[in-house]
Amino acid sequence: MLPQASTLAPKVDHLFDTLLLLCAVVVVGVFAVMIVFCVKYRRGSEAVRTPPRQHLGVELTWTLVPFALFMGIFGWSMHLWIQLRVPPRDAAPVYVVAKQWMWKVQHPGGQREIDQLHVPVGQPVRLVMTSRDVIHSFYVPAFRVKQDVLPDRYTQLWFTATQAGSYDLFCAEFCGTDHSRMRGRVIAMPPADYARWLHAHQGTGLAAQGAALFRQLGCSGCHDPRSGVHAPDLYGLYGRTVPLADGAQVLADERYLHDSILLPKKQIAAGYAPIMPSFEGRIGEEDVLALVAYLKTRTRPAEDADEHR
Ligand code: HEC
Ligand SMILES: [Cu+2]
Repeated sequence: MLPQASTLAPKVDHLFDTLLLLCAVVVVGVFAVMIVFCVKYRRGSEAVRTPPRQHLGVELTWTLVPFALFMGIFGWSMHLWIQLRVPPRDAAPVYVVAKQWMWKVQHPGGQREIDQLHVPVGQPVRLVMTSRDVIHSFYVPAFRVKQDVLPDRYTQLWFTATQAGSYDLFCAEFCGTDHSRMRGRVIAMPPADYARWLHAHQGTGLAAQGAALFRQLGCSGCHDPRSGVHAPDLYGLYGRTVPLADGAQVLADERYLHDSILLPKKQIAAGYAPIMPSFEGRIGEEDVLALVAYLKTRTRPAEDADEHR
């Protein structure tokens, strides 16, 4: 049996075991009746063969009982699904870029790793993932979590590890010749060890890399009130609701920031001309991640958030 190494694992197993049990009961029931009838109504037996009259009670029972069971399973799965999909607010972000055939991981402090992911035990971790080429899928069986990783899009996945240890990480989407070798380890460590690990692997912070790119790529040439260009000031953008030129509203999450950089024509902020150049093909996903990390750090104190924009 696989270890249950995340808070979600026992819940997923519970549902799965219940389904398995239910199926087993149905299989046994169906086969038992089948065998009894085979014997009872075998050729030449004396059994009465006139069909029974319709019986409302029986009809209702075999309709309503499975209905209640199905709806129960639906409600239960939906509840679990929502838990799987919605990361807790305090989940720490870690960025993952998949490519043929490796997993590149970047922590907000700039720590980088390949085919390895170090996480603390007992603290929720939220992976923000994208791919440089084809569709991959991030799968950690011991945590019972799996999520597709797509090019040009961010998908996320979260978990809280409950047991220290080293667990298999697989790519669960056939992604080319070496798909089967696209595997790694997730290493769950007690928080103190994790803090030590982070410290020992410190690099230039992701946000600091993003800040440098923000200048190098000329973003600051427009996105600065002093530049004279009519472009949004990006302070406090992350997490806010942004009105768009077409009247819609969108939450400025990681995906929005990502798309604003690579595909600026897709969603135009209300009140601005679509003059921002696309950076698609000019910068890689890792650079976009650094820019996004930088933009996320540009927050203002809550009190003057309202007067902005
Ligand atoms: C030529 C000037 C120009 C440059 C260079 C530029 N931008 Fe923009 N940017 C704009 C304008 C104008 C908008 C608003 C219209 C729109 O949404 O496309 C915008 C919108 C955005 C938004 C969405 C803002 C919001 O309030 O919804 C983000 C995020 C962004 N830019 C980031 C960047 C980054 C990062 C770079 C550098 C890689 C960059 N921009 C380079 C002009 C520019
Ligand atoms: Cu893959």
